Amino acid sequence: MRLPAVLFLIAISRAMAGSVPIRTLVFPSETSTSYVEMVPLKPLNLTAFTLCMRVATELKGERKVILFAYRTKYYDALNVWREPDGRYSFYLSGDGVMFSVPDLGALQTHLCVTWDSRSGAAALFMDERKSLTKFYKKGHTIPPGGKVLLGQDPDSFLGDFEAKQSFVGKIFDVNMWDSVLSDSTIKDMVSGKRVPRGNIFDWETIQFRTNGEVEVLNTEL
Ligand SMILES: *[C@@H]1O[C@H](CO)[C@@H](O)[C@H](O)[C@H]1NC(C)=O
Ligand SMILES: [Ca+2]
Repeated sequence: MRLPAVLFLIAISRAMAGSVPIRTLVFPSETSTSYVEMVPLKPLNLTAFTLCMRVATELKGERKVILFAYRTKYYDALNVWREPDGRYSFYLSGDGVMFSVPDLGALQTHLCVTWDSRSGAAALFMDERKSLTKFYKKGHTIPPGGKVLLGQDPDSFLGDFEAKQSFVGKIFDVNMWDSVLSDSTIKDMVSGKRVPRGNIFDWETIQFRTNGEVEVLNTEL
């Protein structure tokens, strides 16, 4: 091969290898005031989704922990929780769907939840491992018109935060698609391979607004 072609390939493989600078959010302490509002690329008007994030937390015991909150005027339209009994769940405007999976900890975990209205199939992934499939809210549509927060669970639009439900720890690489990604795409994401960017949230280009005590660090995946 000619030298320019070789250099070109080296450049491509470097780009593919990752080392994309990425912002990391740290919520250092329990508050009822610190949160991050994420600006979506299009309205959350959804009959299917994949929502992924990398997260580390030392919160334990009988406490709810909010991991993602999409609040519309009257509903918790898509909220992801760690439950007081250590299960993980998400709620689409009403009762939730629960998953008995290992607890998060101080070492960062890649977490995804998926849901498809056509079948109601709901699943959770921790690192490369997939939960069993549950059937939940078949035929439902997640309504547009709300706001997405990390760090707090709003009980009204938009406020009434409780410190005892807040997130404390590190959260980043929050990406969301309006479809269910394949299991193999989720595995590729865990290992840091480039996958099609989220069309609702793309963490590489996302705009967010921090409020209160939130540290934003630049790291590499
Ligand atoms: C939500 O999606 C439905 C069905 O695709 C569409 O008819 C409606 O206009 C959308 N609403 C908004 C606010 O995007
Ligand atoms: Ca609450």
